[in-house]
Amino acid sequence: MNFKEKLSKIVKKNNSLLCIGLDTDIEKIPKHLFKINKTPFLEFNKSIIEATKEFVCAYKINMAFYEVFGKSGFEILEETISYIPKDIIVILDGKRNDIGNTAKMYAKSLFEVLNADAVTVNPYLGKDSVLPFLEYTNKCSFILCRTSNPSAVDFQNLIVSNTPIYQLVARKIKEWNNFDNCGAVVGATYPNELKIIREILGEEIPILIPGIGAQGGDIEKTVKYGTNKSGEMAIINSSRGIIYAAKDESFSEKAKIEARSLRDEINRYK
Ligand code: OMP
Repeated sequence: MNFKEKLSKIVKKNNSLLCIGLDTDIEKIPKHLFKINKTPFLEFNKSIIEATKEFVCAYKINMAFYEVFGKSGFEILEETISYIPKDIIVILDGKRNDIGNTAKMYAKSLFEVLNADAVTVNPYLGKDSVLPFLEYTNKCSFILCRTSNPSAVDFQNLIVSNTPIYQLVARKIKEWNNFDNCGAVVGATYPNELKIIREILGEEIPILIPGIGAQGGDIEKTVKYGTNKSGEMAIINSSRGIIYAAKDESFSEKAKIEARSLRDEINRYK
């Protein structure tokens, strides 16, 4: 089964475009977890996954939060991935890239060693750096197109040949999509750009949209502009807004309530 088939199945099964970001920060997880077990970080992830798995189509794991712990972080990353039910999409978010032979190693480590369904990829080095990721034709590479942060304008909105760079990137993503395995990353904090990018990409390319919740992106516009005409092909991520919904013993129950409510709100705007 390729990425888009897997995505379509889980979107239907859980009636959800919601992705939860497992951006687990040791400083922010409930203190009681440190008293009751040796691996509070992993226990936190397991509890969040257990509580929310029926409301999501994907989990996105931002690798920085794991790499910071060195060897043990890598183990927690692997165990977290193996705990996620097999029919749910796993996105590894490292925004990787480099020259071709190095990019090939990044792609291999993310897709083969860690077995991600999808990854985030930086397009700054151009086509030959993205191709090693696209060789994994049954996976998906979400290419940064218009990021959610305030300084995204520094480069992504510069005008080149009468066109903002983020739109040129969107055109490239469409051009590189020969194997139907490209996606785009577009921040929910820039709905106008999201609308334009969806128009450029057409109906078939999925967009990973972070920036709702803690970053304040507009959910209604995100859904209206980010999905295709069938109300699909958008994966809408919230990390802190869900996983830190409460800081006490009720954290997983509150995350569940938050996840269900966000899933339902997204569906209302479809
Ligand atoms: P919250 O702001 O806590 O919901 O987390 C957002 C997540 O999405 C983090 O893992 C970010 O690294 C990631 N992200 C953005 O916030 N903005 C972007 O433009 C792109 C990403 C990403 O590629 O996932």
